[in-house]
Amino acid sequence: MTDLSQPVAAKAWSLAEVEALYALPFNDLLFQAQNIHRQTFDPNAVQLSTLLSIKTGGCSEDCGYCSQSARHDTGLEREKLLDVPAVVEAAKAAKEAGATRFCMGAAWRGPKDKDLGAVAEMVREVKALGMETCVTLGMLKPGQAEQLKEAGLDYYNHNLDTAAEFYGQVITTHTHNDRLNTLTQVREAGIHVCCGGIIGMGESRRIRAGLVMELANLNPQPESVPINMLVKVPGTPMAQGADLDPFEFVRTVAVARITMPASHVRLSAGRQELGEAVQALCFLAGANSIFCGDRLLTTGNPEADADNALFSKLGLHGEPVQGRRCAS
Ligand code: SAM
Ligand code: DTB
Ligand code: SF4
Repeated sequence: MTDLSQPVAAKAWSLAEVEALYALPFNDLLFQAQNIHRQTFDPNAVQLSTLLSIKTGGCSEDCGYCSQSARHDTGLEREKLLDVPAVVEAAKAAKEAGATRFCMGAAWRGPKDKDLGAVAEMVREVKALGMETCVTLGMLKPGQAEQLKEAGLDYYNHNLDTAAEFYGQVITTHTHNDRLNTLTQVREAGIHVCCGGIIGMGESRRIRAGLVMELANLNPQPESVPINMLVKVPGTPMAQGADLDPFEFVRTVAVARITMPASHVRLSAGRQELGEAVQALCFLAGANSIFCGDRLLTTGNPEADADNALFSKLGLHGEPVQGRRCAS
């Protein structure tokens, strides 16, 4: 198995190369992805993260997919920042249910300095439970990443969401470059990067390939790559679009696996809608991380019983905290 503590020298991917992977016959693509997957990872181990929305709704941004934007009428009830004990209780329950990483998400354009202290305290306490910590708080200002690192933050999630070319059709209140700036700050502070995107927003295959190319060309590549299937939330501008062919989702997972061989690729939002058979294909295509727990941030996720049954049918098991891998 590859030693993940060492930086992996990544090649630069061109759009044509990534599009060529997408165009392979499905079986050839999955075979290649599974082969690469097995060179680095235990093929039956899946990293388990649990999400908690620590501040819900009322966001200033206009992301066209998001239930939490104040600009869309989704009927979501706004909530203030949770207090630290409530977060710790949720983290304990997640650990009990088998999660090794706890991801705390806030509906902010970016954190205000007065809120960052409270989030840092949450990170400190969750870390003290022996869990890996992740937060997703929007764009960071200089110094904020360092404050989070100092509190013990392991991962910062900040998605590119879609290719630069399509970004303006999804979000107008911040830019693709703003996202890259925050990712640079996260890297420079020594925090692991969790960065992925959403597919099924009406984008073309070329745009999907562009997103994967941009992710794969981040240097170093993100340690964690969440691939989200759009969850169509009524009241958002994207709720009305056509459904994406699920094989296109599986192809995206496979192309992410091939182009980012040492990253954990997360089969992220949309698992309820994808069903068991498509999820199984995603694992075959090299997905090796999921969100477990019956809620994502504001929408549903499969119940623990359903995930346990699926893992049992497929012979999958949860992956221990990184660095303490199974030897199978
Ligand atoms: N506000 C912060 C930000 O935008 O970075 C953090 C929270 S935001 C909800 C985190 C990510 O969730 C988004 O970047 C997007 O990729 C994903 N997401 C949000 N709504 C979604 C939806 N309806 N379907 C799929 N993914 C979604
Ligand atoms: C990510 O890429 N997906 C997660 C997490 N990072 C923060 C969020 C999915 C949100 C799905 C819609 C919702 O529940 O609001
Ligand atoms: Fe706000 Fe994040 Fe939702 Fe965009 S994705 S509206 S920044 S919570």
